[in-house]
Amino acid sequence: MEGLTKPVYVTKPLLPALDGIVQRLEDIWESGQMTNQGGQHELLQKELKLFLGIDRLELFNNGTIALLLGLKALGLSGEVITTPFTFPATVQALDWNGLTPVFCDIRPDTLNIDPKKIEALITEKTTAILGVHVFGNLCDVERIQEIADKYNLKVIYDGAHVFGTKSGGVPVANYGDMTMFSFHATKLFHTVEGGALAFKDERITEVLRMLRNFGITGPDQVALSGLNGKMNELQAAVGLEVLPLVERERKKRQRLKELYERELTGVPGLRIITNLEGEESSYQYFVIEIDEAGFGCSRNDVHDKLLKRNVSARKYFYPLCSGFEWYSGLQSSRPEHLPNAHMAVDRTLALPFYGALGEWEVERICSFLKQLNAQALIAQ
Ligand code: T4K
Repeated sequence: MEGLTKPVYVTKPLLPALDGIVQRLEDIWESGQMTNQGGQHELLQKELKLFLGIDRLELFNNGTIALLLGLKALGLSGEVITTPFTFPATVQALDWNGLTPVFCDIRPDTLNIDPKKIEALITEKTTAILGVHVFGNLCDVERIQEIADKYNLKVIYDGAHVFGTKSGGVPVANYGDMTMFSFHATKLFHTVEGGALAFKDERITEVLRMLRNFGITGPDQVALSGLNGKMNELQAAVGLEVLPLVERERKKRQRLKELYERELTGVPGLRIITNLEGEESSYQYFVIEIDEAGFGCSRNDVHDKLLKRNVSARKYFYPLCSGFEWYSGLQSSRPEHLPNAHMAVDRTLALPFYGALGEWEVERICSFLKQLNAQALIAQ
């Protein structure tokens, strides 16, 4: 493939027309309320509840802080079973709560935490399971809930990649005790930086609101050790302009995904991490897996060769969280317990995927991958 003249990145933020943003900025200026649950914040919260089909949702300044405070509001202690194949934020939210992650291997097909391996990791210190709906595919929510019910554990989902996802018509946030959404600029829906928690128990609404506002409970009272987790009015204003664009963006991504699938299905040693039957996906990422033996060259080679042609694919989620130095003493970090996670982290590659990406660009990327594969196999 000839190199692309301009760099193509893994994603591009959805940018609403500036007119709408300017109008909202004028409203904010007029009100003088820049943050602390102003009008834009309240409106976005209401619209997101409708869009996501959930009753309880609180907004935060980013997804990491949302998760961190959500775990605190649930009053967890001890150990939390989670996946090593995720963005660092998932386990860092545990760290900041003084919780110990217990790493569980993943399913090789969905790359999500493997419920068959969870029970063996439960001890008297376990208080929760923290699953991640990786790349937009749902965890085995029903099986995980059965295990949690049996051992009286909380279930939390990192839903950074599943904005608007439904399974059999059921919105993703209906599963577990709590789901975190990230509204970072690289996400399908965004507020530049931002995040939210959807949760089941009405009683923690007030706790979450206190926690994200320094633990302040009244004019003269600070009852909890909180922090600043508030979404400001400018973030909320951007979100209100982005939200109406989400469905169209999702449809464009669906078309691009179909094109990628048409072009890449059947390429030896290349597997597409596709969404599951009955799932209405967020189409957050388009991810392939390269098996060096079948494809002819490694994932790292593919990544580097694409980069030379101006295509910036990403090795999400490299390195595994279990490989972080500060977890080296954990029994569950040992590679022999995590064979599928180690395989995935060496093989997965997120290809450019966003609505504004041209079909011709997808075709170029695919023909390059096929050419690379053919050349590598001839050379063997
Ligand atoms: N849990 C999971 C499973 C997550 O994936 C994440 C975040 C979190 C928790 C935490 O949520 P937040 O606290 O972030 O709300 C990006 C994002 O920064 C991060 O939010 C995201 N996951 C992660 C998967 O991706 P990087 O290091 O890949 O970002 P960056 O800056 O390299 O962006 C990727 C590409 O996007 C760039 O090459 C160009 C393009 N881009 C990016 C930005 C920020 C733009 O075109 N414009 C932009 O403004 O982490």
